[in-house]
Amino acid sequence: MRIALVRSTTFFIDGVQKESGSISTRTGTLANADGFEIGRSRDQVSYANGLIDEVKIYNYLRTPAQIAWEYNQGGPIAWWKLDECSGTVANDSSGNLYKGFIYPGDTAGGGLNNYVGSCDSGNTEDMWYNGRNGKYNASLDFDGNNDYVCTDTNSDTTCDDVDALDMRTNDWTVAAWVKTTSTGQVVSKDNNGTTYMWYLNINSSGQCSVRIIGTGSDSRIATSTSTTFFDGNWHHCAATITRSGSMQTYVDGRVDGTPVSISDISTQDFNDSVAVYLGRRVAGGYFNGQIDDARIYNYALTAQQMKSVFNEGAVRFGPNEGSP
Ligand SMILES: [Ca+2]
Ligand SMILES: [Ca+2]
Ligand SMILES: [Ca+2]
Ligand SMILES: [Ca+2]
Repeated sequence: MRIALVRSTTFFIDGVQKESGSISTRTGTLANADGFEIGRSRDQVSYANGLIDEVKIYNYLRTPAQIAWEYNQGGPIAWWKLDECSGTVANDSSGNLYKGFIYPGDTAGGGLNNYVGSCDSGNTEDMWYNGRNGKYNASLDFDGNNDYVCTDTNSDTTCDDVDALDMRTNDWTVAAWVKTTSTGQVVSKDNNGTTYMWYLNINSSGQCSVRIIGTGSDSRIATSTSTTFFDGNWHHCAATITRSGSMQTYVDGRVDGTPVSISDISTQDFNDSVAVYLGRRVAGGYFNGQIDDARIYNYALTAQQMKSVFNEGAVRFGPNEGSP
């Protein structure tokens, strides 16, 4: 667990703001003749019992984005590579272990995905077989009918809220590779379209679109790309959410679409109790096509960082699609 403190009044744990309070009535200097100590209190009676590492002090105010960056060195807070090629577990490669449960729906038949299956099964009713040629190695195929992935922290095949994936008051980035010819949800944390929700989808016009809903009359905010996605090719669809500024969509590593101001919800606490889903939101919107390499960052990527994610850091050695 990493703890950070800003202005003496704002606590961050694991890169996420938890508590804050005002110290505006306190004035004067904090100069004193005491030594600097780690692991015990000023009265020298309360001793820490455990491990402490990497203690840092800054003589300026760290922004939430800087703290989030320092927590995981710029890596995503959740990252589903969808390379497993079999089974019902989508592992989280961020290191945070927010694994997903893969659900193929019921046995609707009619050529739809009825099983998770495996990449080499040869069964065209398998999510893994139909997604075997991913953007990077394998992907998952979704049938647009009843397939999804959701965060499942206790491995009981039911969907669970992950508090660390609540946007709270953080900036945010959501990104995934998609291959489709129709509208559908890509990544969502959406308690049925009420409040404090967000989702990334391919809208009915075939654009990569992001929507957030807070509270208040001007709190339903969306923007989308001008580029459309209904060509059946792999595209990188992403959005950044800068709470004090704007939302911006990206296509294939480039800014695409008009940034929209979200200052009306800049301080609202997006704290909900629903799971993160790939391929649907709670209200439906089933995705029809393939999804790969879905990521969430608890800060807003810069345009340069987004380009790096699109190019996979420009260090991948292998074909443009599928397995090396
Ligand atoms: Ca299905
Ligand atoms: Ca993959
Ligand atoms: Ca569960
Ligand atoms: Ca929550």
